[in-house]
Amino acid sequence: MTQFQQAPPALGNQYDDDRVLRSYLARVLPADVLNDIQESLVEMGRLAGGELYELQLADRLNEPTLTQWDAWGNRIDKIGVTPLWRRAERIAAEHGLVATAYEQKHGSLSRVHQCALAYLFTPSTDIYSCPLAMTDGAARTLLNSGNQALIDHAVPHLITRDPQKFWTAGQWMTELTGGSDVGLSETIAKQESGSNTYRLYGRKWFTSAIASQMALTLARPEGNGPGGRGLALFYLETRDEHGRRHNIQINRLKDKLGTRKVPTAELTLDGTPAQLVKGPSDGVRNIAPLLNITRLWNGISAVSLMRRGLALSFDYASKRTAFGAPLSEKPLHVDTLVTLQAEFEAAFHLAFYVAELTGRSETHEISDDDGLLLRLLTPVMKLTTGKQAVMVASEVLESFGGAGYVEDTGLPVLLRDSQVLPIWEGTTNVLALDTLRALQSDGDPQRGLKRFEAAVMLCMEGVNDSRIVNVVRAALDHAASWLAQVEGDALEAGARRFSLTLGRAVELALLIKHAQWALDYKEDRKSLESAQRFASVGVDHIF
Ligand code: MFK
Repeated sequence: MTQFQQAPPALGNQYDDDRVLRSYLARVLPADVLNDIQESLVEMGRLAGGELYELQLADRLNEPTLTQWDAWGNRIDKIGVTPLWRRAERIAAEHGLVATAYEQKHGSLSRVHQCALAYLFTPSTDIYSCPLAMTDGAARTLLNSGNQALIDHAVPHLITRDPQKFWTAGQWMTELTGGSDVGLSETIAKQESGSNTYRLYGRKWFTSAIASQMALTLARPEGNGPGGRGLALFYLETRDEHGRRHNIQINRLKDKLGTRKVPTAELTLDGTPAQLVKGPSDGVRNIAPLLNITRLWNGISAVSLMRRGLALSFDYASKRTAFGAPLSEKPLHVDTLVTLQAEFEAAFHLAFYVAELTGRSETHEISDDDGLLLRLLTPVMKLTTGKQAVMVASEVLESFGGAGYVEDTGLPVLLRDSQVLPIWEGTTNVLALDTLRALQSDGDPQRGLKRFEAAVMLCMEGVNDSRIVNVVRAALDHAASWLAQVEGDALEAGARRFSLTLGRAVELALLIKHAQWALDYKEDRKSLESAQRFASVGVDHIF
């Protein structure tokens, strides 16, 4: 008797197979730049769809370990990471997952190149993007700080391609007082007499990727006032020259819903030596470059996980037969996937647009208007794509029926890992409030919004589909009239709906801009179909 056997979903080269990434890069990169970086992308696509994906499936049940004591009673607090993460670290260094952005071989477009590599790498490496994001953010923060001694000492390790010299960095912010209101931090910094060294005393409650060699953290120098201004930004190394922990105890690893390969710990700092990065106060402001880089990585990770889910789901739809035909021939199944694809493509163009702006700000090729746009779009992009990633991952699992709910398909982890994206690096609500703050940064939120609107409308110049242009315009008009009418509690209460409307409107504008280009230069209608679907789903969340 022959028995039914279901073929599993499979992945090919994740660069070759990705119409959206390839089409986007063809638009934004000069041909010689694309030609120059193509090989690195093909290679990363091969690893992501091949060796790393196989290793990821084999690594599924492994988790990081904390060994607090050795056999002879010494406190060692040793962290072990899984084979996938060990391989990921090496590949990340060798392929310049951080370095590419700093070598700036292609000027500001190096950020786009780096984000394309990260986008390919991330879905096969179980959130190894977390330590890379923090490493990248630490490099940017140190470089911006002007602290030449620390730049000379640490940055070469963060941006090297040599796995032997490569360091990752931690970002130790969250304390028992919470992860959002960082100004409440209780860690104290005591200056050693006659020295520039401080000793830190306190508890850090949620420190991700604790296997790093250095960290940037916040602490309050003795005598400083309350709030974020009274905190200072510190640099520390996690081990001394003998490999012993620097008065840091790892109390336990967190038992999390997802990101389970990431060793996230609770720490006690008990006299940990640390150095000021940039002055004895204004720690929150000084760590902001790190937040903005990790928020960019968050968005790139969001679109990369959406893309992975959809790659598997579309492949499966061509193999899975039910009610007499493959799912790929079932109108309702196809309609469901087309809607998810539209969400993904819209999110993709926003995340990579923020990468473009970030690159231009790093090479000082950015106008004041675009600088404001970057400040505004970073939280908007992070909060919008985080929500989309969870929705898409949930639907992707459903598209597999019961198989999507079974662990050894490797599918449920997509949803668990996506769920962190709206939480860490600023929750949706905290970032919605940051969006309002960013709008106010040049004094008048109405003026800030007008500049935002002008930029969005400009990017749709030359677009033929007037229905879509009108959907964007109507959403922005609604946002402007809402902002003009509300204040106080009503403004705060509506901030999430307002920010999501800005996010989805700019996503649609960027998607239709790309769709028009794809139509004009490649005779490719697929992006247009996605834009039309995204517009039909709607972008306005304000009521
Ligand atoms: C997969 C990739 C993802 C990578 C994952 C990495 C894993 C790491 C896990 C974590 O560490 S999660 C914890 C991350 N924590 C956060 O994201 C904090 C969330 N909370 C906020 O963002 C709050 O808005 C904030 C702490 C910033 C509010 O604190 P305050 O003390 O009320 O700050 P305030 O007064 O708003 O801002 C102080 C200064 O910083 C202001 O400048 P001025 O002093 O000049 O006025 C702000 O303009 C500036 N600032 C704040 N946020 C900024 C910023 N500047 C630029 N960009 C920003 N984003």
